[in-house]
Amino acid sequence: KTKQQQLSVIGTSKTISKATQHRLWPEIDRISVEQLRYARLGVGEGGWQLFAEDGEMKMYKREEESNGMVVDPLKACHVVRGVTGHEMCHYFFSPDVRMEWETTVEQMTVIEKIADDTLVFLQVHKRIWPASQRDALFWSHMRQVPDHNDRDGHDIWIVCNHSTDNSDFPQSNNGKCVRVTLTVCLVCQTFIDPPKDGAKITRDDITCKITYCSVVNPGGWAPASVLRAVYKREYPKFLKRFTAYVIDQCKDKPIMF
Ligand code: 16C
Repeated sequence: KTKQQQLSVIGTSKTISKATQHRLWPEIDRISVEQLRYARLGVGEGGWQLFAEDGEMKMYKREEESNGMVVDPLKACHVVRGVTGHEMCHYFFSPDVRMEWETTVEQMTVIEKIADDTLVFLQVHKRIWPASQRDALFWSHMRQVPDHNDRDGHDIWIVCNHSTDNSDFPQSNNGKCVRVTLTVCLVCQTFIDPPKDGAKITRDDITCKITYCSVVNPGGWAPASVLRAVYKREYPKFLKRFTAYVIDQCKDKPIMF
């Protein structure tokens, strides 16, 4: 094993991903670990403002601008019953089902398969009037993380999406799209209520706590008021639709721990 692989095994995953051989691996590993820590920080400090709430779902934002563009970080917490963190992350990562729950995407292409757990996506998003249409090019990495605080060994799963460049797919100024840059993570932890008398665990015994964090830079001019109105509508819509989708997909399937 190389030193990088050793570190990765000690620090995070149980198995060694083929992605460790890729030129992007140091960045993928660093950003994923950073995002995991960031997601696990509470919302009590750091100036988070609650902007949407629906049952156990809570969404917070911090209003921030960069070069006059709205780049408000978002953090959402939710509790979903009957599914595991592995299942949530599987459906968030998988390109096969992206278009079934993702309503902001017009076109999705996997431009590189780095490993089974690491893909590079090019997505063309729906246009928001009166701004130009946006696209996004990002790597997406999924991994299991041992939870050292959990004596029962219920692991945490994370999917991290982060913008990257690819010279075969440059940001084209004469094309119709402006490229956004994004850092997104979905972190999911499974809790099991142990059934009595050693009975088999069913979906009724499972709860999944999720944290979703996102920072999107629009990449070019877009009116701040439109942008804030769009994300206030789109993020709650996404989280409700996505979690309902995963519950529905999983209900008649064996539990994927
Ligand atoms: O995390 C989500 N999805 C992942 C898989 O697709 C991935 C995608 C991140 C979305 C990045 C947003 C790109 C901007 C698209 C323009 C918005 C189109 C809205 C169309 C409405 C009909 O990580 C779930 C994403 C959930 C929803 C995100 C909405 C964010 C809006 C932020 C505004 C961005 C600037 C737009 C400038 C016009």
